[in-house]
Amino acid sequence: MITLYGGPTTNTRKVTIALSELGLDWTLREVSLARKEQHEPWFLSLAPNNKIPVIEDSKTGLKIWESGAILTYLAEQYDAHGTLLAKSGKARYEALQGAFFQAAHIGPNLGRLNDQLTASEADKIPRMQALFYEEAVRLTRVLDRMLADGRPFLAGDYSIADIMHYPWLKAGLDLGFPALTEKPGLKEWLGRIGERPAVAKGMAALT
Ligand SMILES: N[C@@H](CCC(=O)N[C@@H](CS)C(=O)NCC(=O)O)C(=O)O
Repeated sequence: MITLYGGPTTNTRKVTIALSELGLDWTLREVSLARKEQHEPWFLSLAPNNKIPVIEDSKTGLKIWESGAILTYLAEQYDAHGTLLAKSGKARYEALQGAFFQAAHIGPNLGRLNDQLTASEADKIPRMQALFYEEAVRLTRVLDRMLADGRPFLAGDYSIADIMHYPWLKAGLDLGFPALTEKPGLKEWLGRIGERPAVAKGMAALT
């Protein structure tokens, strides 16, 4: 049984989508960010970076944090045919490249942008807001280029690279972020992912 430590957040939803795609049984141990539970000693012993998601797999005894590492683990451990992460070759490294790109660029930048947009007027820093906004626009151009030549998914076939991005960019699309709403290729890509039953189930799993 897999225990998922998390909550209704974009990063935790990457994991619920992957669990749903792989048809795995799992149980949730909710970690309340509002109550700052991620800073409690029991949680820090699981995840020294005080962030969700984390998984614990009773089958292997492994505890893993960082969503990209979690998705890689689930795919390698439970995806015999490599449907979410190819076992070798170009497709594997393109999927990992996309997953690392999300964790290094999309997540941190969109997270900071959201912090700035939702901050109280006193806490807003116009220069920071502009920097994060411009970078978010640039990153959508990168994604658009990754989908060039009519590729249906970021790494060619559907993979953990798409799962890593979906919850974040779907939130941006729903908020009406013009760099997303005005790019037909990105909108169609999000639509293709969103229509997968496992994605809909994974997105709805945490409220
Ligand atoms: N790179 C990490 C990011 C995880 C992350 O930022 N999680 C947020 C919630 S979505 C969190 O736990 N924040 C609490 C904190 O920073 O104290 C991953 O992909 O797993």
